[in-house]
Amino acid sequence: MKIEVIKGDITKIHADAIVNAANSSLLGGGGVDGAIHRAGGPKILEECRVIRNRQGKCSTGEAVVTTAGNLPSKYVIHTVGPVWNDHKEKSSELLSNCYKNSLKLAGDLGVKVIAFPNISTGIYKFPKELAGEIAVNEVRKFQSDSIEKVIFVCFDEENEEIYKKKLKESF
Ligand code: AR6
Repeated sequence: MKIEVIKGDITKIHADAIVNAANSSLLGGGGVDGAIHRAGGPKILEECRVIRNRQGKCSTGEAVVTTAGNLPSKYVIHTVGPVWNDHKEKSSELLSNCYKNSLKLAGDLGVKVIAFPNISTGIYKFPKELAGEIAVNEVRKFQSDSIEKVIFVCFDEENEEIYKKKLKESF
């Protein structure tokens, strides 16, 4: 599996699936979640509502999928990262679960290229270094017959440097 780190806006990425750092309501919010819903249009929220009505809220660490509306990808995988400090020592495990469950869902859908934002490192205040290490480790460990490329799309330079460093260290 090829792993790339780039700086950019995930809503502009051409991939089979992009991942959204959502909240458990699945009904939108700020940060990357707001950007995805704004750029993708109302279709994504409509599908999120259907999922909400079917299964209720999405637990932290879990992932669900919708189509991508007007975005240049096929799917949006919505995962709920942990709010730093809300889960104490379980935070790292919950963030790992976001990556594992998103990759698993993508693999089941036959996704070849998947793009991740830096889940939980914005509004949810997860320490960036630790989040980067967890993200890279989980992607490295994941075995898939379908996924060929994972792109970490960093919005700021600090995260770009962290993810590049963690990727280098993982070789
Ligand atoms: N493309 C790529 N990355 C982005 C973009 C973008 N367009 N916009 C922001 N980021 P955050 P969280 C980065 O706050 O911490 C929402 O309200 C951002 O710089 O979006 O998981 C949800 O509804 C940061 O590095 O998500 C939840 O309530 C990373 O994406 C809550 O925020 C994640 O920041 C989730 O908080």
